[in-house]
Amino acid sequence: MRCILFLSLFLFSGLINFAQEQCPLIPKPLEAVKTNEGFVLNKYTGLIVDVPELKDAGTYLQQQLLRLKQLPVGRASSSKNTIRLSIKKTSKADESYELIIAKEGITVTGNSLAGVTNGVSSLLQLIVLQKTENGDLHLSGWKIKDAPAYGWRGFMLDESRHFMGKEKVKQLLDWMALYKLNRFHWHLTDEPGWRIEIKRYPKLALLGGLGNYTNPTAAAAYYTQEDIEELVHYAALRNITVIPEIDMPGHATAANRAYPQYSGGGNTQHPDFTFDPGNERTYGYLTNILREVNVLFPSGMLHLGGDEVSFGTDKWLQNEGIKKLMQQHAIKDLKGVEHYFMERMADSVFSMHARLLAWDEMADLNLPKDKTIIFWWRHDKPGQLKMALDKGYRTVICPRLPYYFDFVQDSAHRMGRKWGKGFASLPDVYNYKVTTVVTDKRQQAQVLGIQANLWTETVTNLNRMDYMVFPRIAALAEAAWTKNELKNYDAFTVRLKEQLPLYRADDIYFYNPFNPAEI
Ligand code: TNX
Repeated sequence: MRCILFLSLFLFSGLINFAQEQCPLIPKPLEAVKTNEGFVLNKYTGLIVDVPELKDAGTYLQQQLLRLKQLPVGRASSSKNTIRLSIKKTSKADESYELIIAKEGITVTGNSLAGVTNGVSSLLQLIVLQKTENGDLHLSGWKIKDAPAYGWRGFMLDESRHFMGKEKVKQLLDWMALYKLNRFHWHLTDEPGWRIEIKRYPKLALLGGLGNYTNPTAAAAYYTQEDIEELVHYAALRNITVIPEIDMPGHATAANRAYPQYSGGGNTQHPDFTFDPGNERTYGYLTNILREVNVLFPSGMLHLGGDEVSFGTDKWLQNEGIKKLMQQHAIKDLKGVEHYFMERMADSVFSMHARLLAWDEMADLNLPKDKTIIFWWRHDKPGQLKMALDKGYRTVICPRLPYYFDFVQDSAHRMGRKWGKGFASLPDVYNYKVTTVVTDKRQQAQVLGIQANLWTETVTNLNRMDYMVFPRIAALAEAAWTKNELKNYDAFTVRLKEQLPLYRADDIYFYNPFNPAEI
């Protein structure tokens, strides 16, 4: 009797352990149950794409299987040994998905292309974590039901200060997709370089693209419109929306090098930092630029920056055009001029049916709530976030600490930013909770999500980029995807360890938090 009791207890606890076995995925899914029979993936496996709407998700899966595992999975000729992608309309959110790995086959089901693509990314991650043996890849059985906590899971890359190039951006997009990050915010213009071809104003790229933050004489580096189309498509296949940022009226130095007639001047530290709000022609010029940009990026979102304008407004009060403007519109101070400028540009953005995105300085303005998104970055100015939310704006949360990835991730690091004792450690990136800065329930619904920003003044080459991005990108993904209640830093690190061989295999020069001495 006693024996039977022990035996059943043993079996029961075994069962619980089995069911509770941690799913290796990052970000951690909502629900993942391990089953006892898995699937063998090999060159005989075929792909079934149920509806034309899912074609891109199929292409993404096939491309990555071939590239990462040399598995040539073609369209299935029978219904055995298949991966099936299908749509099942439910009341669930668009990005949710279900992934079942069973002996008979694999199915990825979602409400939409976005959901199925997320499911494909989860499947790919489970696949790359396994080794192929004699052409067979043994996958454990899983029933996964998953949905993101936030719809905006962003990463920003500054390519003005240092240009990283198309191949590096593709690699970044691959990792973003594998971790289900879905917004790529592309900071393409700033003081050192203008990185996007504008056909109407060719000198922007040709002259504005010269130099970078550390070397003002570096050869021109920029993306042609064809490059941009290629990358936007590459991202779209991976459920990533690309948002361009054309920073104004500050951070405009590179543009002003190409077309000085629109410069509003600057100071010795930041020469020609601003566009000229006192010159009526500036508005037409910038609107023409934005028209070309808006056609290239189907996201329908234009980020106009609007940050740190006061860094370079020293010449504004001596500017006749600005003086006149202030008189005509009863504008009292330079802040007022800044706001006048942004409202004019907002009209241009809305005339293109795009939405206006801007840094938190612009929360001061009263713009249409449904068409404006504010990015809160100054963690030391919570009032600015409150103002944005009180005004009804939707917001993206990217506080400098811990979400500026130009800040070091280990206090011992000397290369990169530190703010007194402030830096952006892996646990800080992981443990961040929006609910600690936005306590009001209704206002929590205005938060679109979380984003990390990689500014590149100190990121001088591709290895440095890796070192700042990895592995924090994994922690960011889980902070943005996984509900707070399900997050656990220690459990995350167990899964993160399994990712390091993947970084090595992709030639990534990452920071190893488990062995900081490793290079
Ligand atoms: C602030 S964040 C900036 C950037 C810098 C960054 C450096 C923001 C909107 N402006 O121009 O690169 O700090 O950490």
